[in-house]
Amino acid sequence: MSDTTVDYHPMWTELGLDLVAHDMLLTAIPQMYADAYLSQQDRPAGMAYFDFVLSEIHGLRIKELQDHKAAGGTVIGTFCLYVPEEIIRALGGLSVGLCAGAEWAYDQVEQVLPRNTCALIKSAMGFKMGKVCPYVESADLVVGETTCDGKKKAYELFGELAPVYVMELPQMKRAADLELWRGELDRFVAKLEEVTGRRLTFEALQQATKEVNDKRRALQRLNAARVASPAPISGKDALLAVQVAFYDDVPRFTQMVNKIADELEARIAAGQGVAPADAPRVLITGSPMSIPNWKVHDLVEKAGGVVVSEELCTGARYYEQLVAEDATTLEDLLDDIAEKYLDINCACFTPNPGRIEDVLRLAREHKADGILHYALQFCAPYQIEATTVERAARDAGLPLLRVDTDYSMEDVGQLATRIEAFLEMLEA
Ligand code: BJ8
Repeated sequence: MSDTTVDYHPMWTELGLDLVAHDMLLTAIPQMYADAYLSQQDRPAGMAYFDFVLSEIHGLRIKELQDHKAAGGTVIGTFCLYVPEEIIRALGGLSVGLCAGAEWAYDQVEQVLPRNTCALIKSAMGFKMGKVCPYVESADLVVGETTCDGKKKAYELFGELAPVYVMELPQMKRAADLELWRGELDRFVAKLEEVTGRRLTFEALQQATKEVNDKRRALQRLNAARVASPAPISGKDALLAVQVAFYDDVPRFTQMVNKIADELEARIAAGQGVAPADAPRVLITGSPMSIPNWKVHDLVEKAGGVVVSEELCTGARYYEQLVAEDATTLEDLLDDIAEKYLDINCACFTPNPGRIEDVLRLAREHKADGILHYALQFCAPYQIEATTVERAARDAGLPLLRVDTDYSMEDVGQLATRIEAFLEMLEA
């Protein structure tokens, strides 16, 4: 996972990682990456950047975080889309996503969390308890949020291991909820000002908003290209771009994704794709997929389908909405940030009709032949909301396959059979 010419072990030691366990992790992930990614044909040349980023995920990027801290900056860990990265950035912080997508140290985790906790929570806890995540060890503060019950309660235990601050996210979208959420942003600003030792200014927040919007605009461009047939980029590669968006350097990432978007637009003009024009097109919706969770995309695409959009937190939910850029005061800009974030349609909200509209709209825009609803086992919000999504898809005449799974590979054979049968049905 790291440049072989640089030995990062002294840095990892300094961060307090368990070097033996960490070396094991760094052996496993490149194998998974090679199997899922490097085996693909006709990838856009620009994806070489992401190959490099993944190869340096615990190396160069962590070094950059340490250099940033040494220069007086902070690192803020997050677990959820609702934590506004613009505010972190405006206060000299680097925001890093901490959700993890692999089983780790479950033996330790299951001593404190019930076995029937979703894989995302168990994995995040496992990476911390097993001391294998240099991102969480770099964080000056970890920001949690009151979304699902599992996360909310797990933060209490996580707080015994790291400095944790929890934002209260309302679970409805009435005017009173927006007011609560807006007040919560003020409290978040105050907390970050305390941690960073800086004062939030309008100019800094305006600049950070523009930079983060530019990042989202670049992802929008990349994903707009996926409307084309044949698809110019695989779903797996598009998923990876969003996964990396949560921790990469913002201006560099924006530049690289725009370069890939240029390439995709040229591919479309030349009629060039990564899959045949008649490959079944699938929209994926559901629980988030964190690195290195590429399982379902990989199964769909190895079975001959192509994933054309994701209604996921590691997908459209992350990049579709932008913060308005016309505010002239700090208070107004914070109002705009509050509105943008409360507009995200997570299944933690009730009712949540916006998500159903998003799923159907994305399926239509990206000419999906079918929908795959992906939920992590024991993720009650998405598993329960799957029923509503399934009904809406049926009413819209779109076939839907429900996949409830976790991070283990035990069910891969069975899932492959179900996905192949689904794709055959879409082709018929
Ligand atoms: S905005 S999806 S990142 S809360 S998978 S921990 S919901 S039991 S992650 Fe999420 Fe924010 Fe919503 Fe997105 Fe709970 Fe489900 Fe686990 Fe989940």
